[in-house]
Amino acid sequence: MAIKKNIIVIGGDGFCGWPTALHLSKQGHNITIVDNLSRRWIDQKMGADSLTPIASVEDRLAAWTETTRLEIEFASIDVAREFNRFTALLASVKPDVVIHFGEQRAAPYSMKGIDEKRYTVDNNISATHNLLAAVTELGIDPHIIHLGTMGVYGYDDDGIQIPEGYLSVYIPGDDKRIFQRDILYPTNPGSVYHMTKSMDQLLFQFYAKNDLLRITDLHQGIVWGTQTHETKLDERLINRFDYDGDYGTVLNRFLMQAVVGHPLTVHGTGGQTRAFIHIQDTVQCIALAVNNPPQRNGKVAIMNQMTECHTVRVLAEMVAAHSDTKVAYVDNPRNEAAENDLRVSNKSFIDLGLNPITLAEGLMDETQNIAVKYADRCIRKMIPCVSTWTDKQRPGVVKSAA
Ligand code: NAD
Ligand code: USQ
Repeated sequence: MAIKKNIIVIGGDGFCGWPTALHLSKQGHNITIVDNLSRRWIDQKMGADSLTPIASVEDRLAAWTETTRLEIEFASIDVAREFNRFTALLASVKPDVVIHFGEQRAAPYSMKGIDEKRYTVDNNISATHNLLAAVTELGIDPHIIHLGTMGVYGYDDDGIQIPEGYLSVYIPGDDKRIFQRDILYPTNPGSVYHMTKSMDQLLFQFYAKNDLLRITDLHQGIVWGTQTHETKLDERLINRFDYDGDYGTVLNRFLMQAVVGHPLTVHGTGGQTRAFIHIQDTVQCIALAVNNPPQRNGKVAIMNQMTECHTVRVLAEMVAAHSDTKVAYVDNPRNEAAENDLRVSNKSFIDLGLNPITLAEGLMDETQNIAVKYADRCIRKMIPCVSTWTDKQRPGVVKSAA
């Protein structure tokens, strides 16, 4: 490691944040996790649980110290609501880097009902703005790394390659001169959750321009897998594995469904193409971002954090081929294009040295070491996706003729 940094990981008890905190600690950085444990409370409220048995945050941290002799600090702070406590923490830690994972991240949960829509907007926008405002107020200069999403670009594309955040547009002037602008790629969010990530982009753009904050926004695809080199060191360090209808992401859901003998729940035709990345590569990308802060030039650095694109249908077929499970084509509870192409540039991370784990390599390992091992913890009634995008899609609602 080149330089030891003070790093705050907001949302460091979550699926991406926990393995990231461990990896950066192992690299020798001083880590402080800030988390309000809302993800654990939401599980309790829904009656869901991680497939893997995750330890309490206190036990996780003690296990890390026991295993590695390294210490990670923890602060229980709601970044969206406890502005003064969060500002005081920033003032005392004086971070070189703040990594921001601390948002409500499930699209279905954000569409569940009015309370969940309002919570997602209030939590995500306030958390992001509080971070930017606190840093500006204190006059400190951490590199801010935010976990954004590929979903800000939308999925209506016809196969053009999605660039990394910006689009060059050419505008004809009155005198026939052509003016060039680099604008944020037009957002086209597909859920209230994805909309908050689109709004985050504007907050970053403003604070980068006005206060010259150094910000990296990582537009991440769907993360699959569970374990990283560090979370494998001790069972008390195990990462969470969400499979329920709101928080489970598609590939991990299929892997678990195959093991418990549940038909693979493909929405609609399964022609939705999405971008994917393994959790080990997520951690690798963030370490690369930590080591490569952007210039202070008034512009947010945006990188696409994904490694491969697949349709949901192909994923289901791939998983079904390794098991006796059938693929079930179910009504799509979402309001999304039934079929789309997707090509994405991930040049920045490849140039920085990312060496991706492919689906073909990782699938069997994940199935055997996680899905099979913890299958008896599955709560089957939590598998169906019941959050619908519109009232008309609710089961039992008679659909009017078009
Ligand atoms: P997660 O829900 O497992 O973790 C988020 C963590 O943030 C939780 O521990 C939660 O308690 C905490 N948190 C939420 N609001 C907070 C607040 N106001 N104050 C303090 N802590 C708060 O989610 P994840 O899968 O680890 O995702 C992390 C980030 O990565 C999210 O912003 C998400 O949008 C982004 N992302 C995730 C995926 C994915 O497939 N999981 C893909 C692309 C982007
Ligand atoms: N899908 C199915 N069957 C299922 C579950 C999902 O066919 O059982 C389909 C969905 O309809 C959708 C696709 O699979 O077309 C992806 O759904 P998902 O739940 O795996 O992913 P998504 O809702 O997009 O959200 C996840 C993370 C989110 C992150 C996003 C990255 O929860 O935090 O931002 O992936 S991206 O999709 O690139 O925007």
